[in-house]
Amino acid sequence: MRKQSKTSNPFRNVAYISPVSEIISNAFQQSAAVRRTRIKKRISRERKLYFLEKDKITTLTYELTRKIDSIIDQFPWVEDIHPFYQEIINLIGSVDKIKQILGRLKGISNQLQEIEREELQKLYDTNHPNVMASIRKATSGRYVSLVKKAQGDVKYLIRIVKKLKAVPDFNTTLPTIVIAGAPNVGKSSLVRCISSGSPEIGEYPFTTKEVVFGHANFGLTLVQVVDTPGLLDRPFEERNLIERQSIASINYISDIIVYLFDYSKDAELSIEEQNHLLEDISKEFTDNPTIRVLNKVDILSKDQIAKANEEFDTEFQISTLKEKGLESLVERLKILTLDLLKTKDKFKDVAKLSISEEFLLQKEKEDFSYDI
Ligand SMILES: Nc1nc2c(ncn2[C@@H]2O[C@H](COP(=O)(O)OP(=O)(O)OP(=O)(O)O)[C@@H](O)[C@H]2O)c(=O)[nH]1
Ligand SMILES: [Mg+2]
Repeated sequence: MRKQSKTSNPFRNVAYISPVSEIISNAFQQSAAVRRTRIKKRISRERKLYFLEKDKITTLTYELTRKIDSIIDQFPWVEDIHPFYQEIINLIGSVDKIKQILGRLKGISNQLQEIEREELQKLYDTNHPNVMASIRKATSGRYVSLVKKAQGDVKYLIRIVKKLKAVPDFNTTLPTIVIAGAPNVGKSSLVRCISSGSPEIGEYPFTTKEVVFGHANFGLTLVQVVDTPGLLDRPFEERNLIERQSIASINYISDIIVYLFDYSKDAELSIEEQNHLLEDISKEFTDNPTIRVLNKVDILSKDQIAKANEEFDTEFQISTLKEKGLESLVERLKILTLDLLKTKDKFKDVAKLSISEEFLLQKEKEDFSYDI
């Protein structure tokens, strides 16, 4: 059985995948290094040659199949991996294509063994040194042309794994808060304020180009806080890969969504667009609590704040720059998280853990007071 880690990027542990040219040249090197084995029994020169050619062929088959099988074996079962990573694969390449490639590789590995069986039989049936050498050469030729068929497929796997390894780890067992909104509204600034995540903050829109995970300790449990690239108000088909990553994290990993609004003069999207964007992304996950937050209140007048609250129906008013209003937002997030722990089945393990942590903390306190 293949092991699947619940807590991290399933592609993190995929080791180096050799390109086909390297697989072939290594196998031939190993096969060329095979020397006559010392055979004590007195046997004919032809039989000795037979054993040598046989060893060369079996070494070649072993080295080729070993390398090809290792690609297949270490690749995570695409169906078993978390939907978020499946979605990311589909953004970068295609889950179906990976499955087809792995199937084709398995086919090649099996065919190598079939060819080996056939050719070893031919080798066994002859006593002629020249014929033996030509059988080995013919086998090598069949192997090379077969394995070369995988060249494009293996190149594709190498490329996709390189990209997938760069996708951040996230823990599927922890409650996850996704910070979403239009470009430049202050999403990364909020993630920096309330979690260990340290995404880049820029004065220009589209600073964040991939999802960034941070953590926060909410007393009873650890939560993940996810920064996402800014979204424009447009249909999904027109979204670029970076925006689609945001949508993937909202759709597949969020338990709570914090949606930021910007009413300042720097806002990238109009009031209507910001409202419409939220409506659009909310369609997919109506059960997830969504908190509407007005950011940048430090540069808004009281009047503007009142108007913004009306236009956006915002529940919290914050300034990530001046660190204002964050306490009550975090308080709300803690309450919602506690609720998730109690009600959502997927968090029952975390909930248990949290309770024991709480117990430990109490014990520490008691011990400490006793010492005094
Ligand atoms: N005045 C003011 N500026 C803020 C506040 N929060 C963020 N900003 C500024 O807004 C700009 C964008 O901040 P980011 O945190 O990078 O915004 P973002 O939503 O992550 O942006 P993208 O990743 O590009 O979508 C930066 O210049 C911040 O300094 C705030 O509360 N008040
Ligand atoms: Mg950002």
